[in-house]
Amino acid sequence: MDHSPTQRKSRVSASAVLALLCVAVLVDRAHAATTVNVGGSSGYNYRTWASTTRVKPWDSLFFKYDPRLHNVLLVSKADFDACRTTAPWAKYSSGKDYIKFSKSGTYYLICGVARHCAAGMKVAVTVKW
Ligand SMILES: [Cu+2]
Repeated sequence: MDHSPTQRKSRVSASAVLALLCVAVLVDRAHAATTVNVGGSSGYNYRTWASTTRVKPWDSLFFKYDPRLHNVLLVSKADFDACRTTAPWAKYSSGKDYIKFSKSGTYYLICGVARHCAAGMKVAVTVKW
């Protein structure tokens, strides 16, 4: 009696399964770091965009705008609610900004130009797995 052919066969398929798992993890890693176009196809309806778009940690939010007309400020919730632009935690003004959040949580972004925030150019982004 010789069982080795069967044994060898099962070992081969086991390593094939392992290889498949590795590929799946790699694909998932790559997928985790997606770029999210803020506003999407809904234009400036950020509320709709924010409630329908999933943002995971390490995803990049992409803000594309005319830097002569707008900017992006990361602010506290209080400043977001009041559209206060004087003490942002971070300011982006290149017009092609990738903003990445490594932790779960809600982040508040507003436009700091003129009264754009009060006019609705503001978005609260919830980042979660
Ligand atoms: Cu603006």
